[in-house]
Amino acid sequence: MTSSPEPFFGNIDAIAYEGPESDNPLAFRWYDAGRIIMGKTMAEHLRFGVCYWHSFAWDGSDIFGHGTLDRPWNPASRTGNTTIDPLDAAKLKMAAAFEFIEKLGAPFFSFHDIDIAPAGSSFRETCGHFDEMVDEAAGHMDRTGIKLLWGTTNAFSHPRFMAGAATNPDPDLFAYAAAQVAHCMNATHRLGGANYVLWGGREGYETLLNTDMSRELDQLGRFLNMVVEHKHAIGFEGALLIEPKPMEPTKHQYDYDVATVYGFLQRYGLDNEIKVNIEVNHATLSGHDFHHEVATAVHSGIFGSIDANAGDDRLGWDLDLFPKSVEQMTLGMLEILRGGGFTTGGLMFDTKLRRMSIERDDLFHGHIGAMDTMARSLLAAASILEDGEIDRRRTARYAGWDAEQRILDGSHPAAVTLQQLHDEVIGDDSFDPQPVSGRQEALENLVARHIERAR
Ligand code: XUL
Ligand code: CO
Repeated sequence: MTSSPEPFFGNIDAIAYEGPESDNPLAFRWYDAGRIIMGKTMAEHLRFGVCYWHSFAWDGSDIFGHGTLDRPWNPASRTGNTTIDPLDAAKLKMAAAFEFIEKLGAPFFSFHDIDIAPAGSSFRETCGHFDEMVDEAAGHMDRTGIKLLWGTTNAFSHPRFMAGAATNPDPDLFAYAAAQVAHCMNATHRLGGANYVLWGGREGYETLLNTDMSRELDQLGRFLNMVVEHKHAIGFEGALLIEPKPMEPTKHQYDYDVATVYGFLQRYGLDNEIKVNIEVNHATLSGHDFHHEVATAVHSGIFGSIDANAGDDRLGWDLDLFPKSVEQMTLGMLEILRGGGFTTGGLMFDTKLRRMSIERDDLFHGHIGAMDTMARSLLAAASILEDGEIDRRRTARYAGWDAEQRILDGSHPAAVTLQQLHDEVIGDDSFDPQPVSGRQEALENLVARHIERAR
């Protein structure tokens, strides 16, 4: 059994729900895990996950400066032990991660292969380290009951992947990424992961002067078909999810947004096999609202999971802020609930502290605030649906269509043509459709009222 070494968050107890009137900064004011909302507990609705990379592997460095954070389990960080054996350091990092997640009370975690184990001098040696750490993770999962929301492969950080993985002009990089993905999928399967995520990383381009986009998209289509075949070959029952993002690190990422991914999946025969993991800040970067991306995925039948973070209105890059806006998240949760809620997916905090939040317990403050934001948004969205007024008004707006199946349905016995509609309209001088108010402001006021009152 995996042992838990000295606590890294020894000054913090398990985070409890204390209610909206509590002033305790280390308590939940809204997230009440066992509370039933629309027939399910809050924990079942929200399925919170903590990410390994930003919270435990990152040291606070940015493109302008070195790491700032107090991360004693990370040898590369400001307070790390530089003489420690890399595998021992990986075990300390894992102990810190599970201690944190258990105290926070989040039911899930997520990792990239390179987050949990140090690289070796060959792929085989790297896999050896990784397998040892997967065993270690299995021990922590047994001990704590924490589950794996998703595993994923990092085929973008190493210089070998600078021109992409599956879309690389060199097939050897396709092969390298395939090996890495197969190995990480096997581990995700072994750990009972609910999903396997593929974010595009460097699958995109900087200039068409050196890029054959048709070839690269065909390569990506082939790669993902191999991933699907592998899923079935190993009997992995979780969902495969692509994470759309419009730009960064490349100028143009192929998985631009949900609609682009859906078109791609259809073209390569993958639309029944792969769904999407929608990241809130990626939606913002693509010029869409978060709830637009959710609604598009639900409509296309490919809604999978959420990376719950946020951007900043005046900074156009991927900030991975902890979500704070109850209004933004209420509109997102509304579309999630309308779509039937999560099945394999959940709300994964692909979130980063600010670089000056250097104390270990800042991780708690970030996650507690984010979980309360999402819980409050769930309450408001559920209140909107249970009240029903907004949906009633929306349905009423389309009421005229109920009697017009002959227009909508081309196979209807009385289906009409463009010419027939022309003839009907030109033949009826009294035909004069009247505009009806869209009532947007009134609807927005209704949403505001639910947010104010939902308890
Ligand atoms: C990158 C991003 C990734 C994926 C996993 O913007 O969101 O962290 O979530 O590779
Ligand atoms: Co993400």
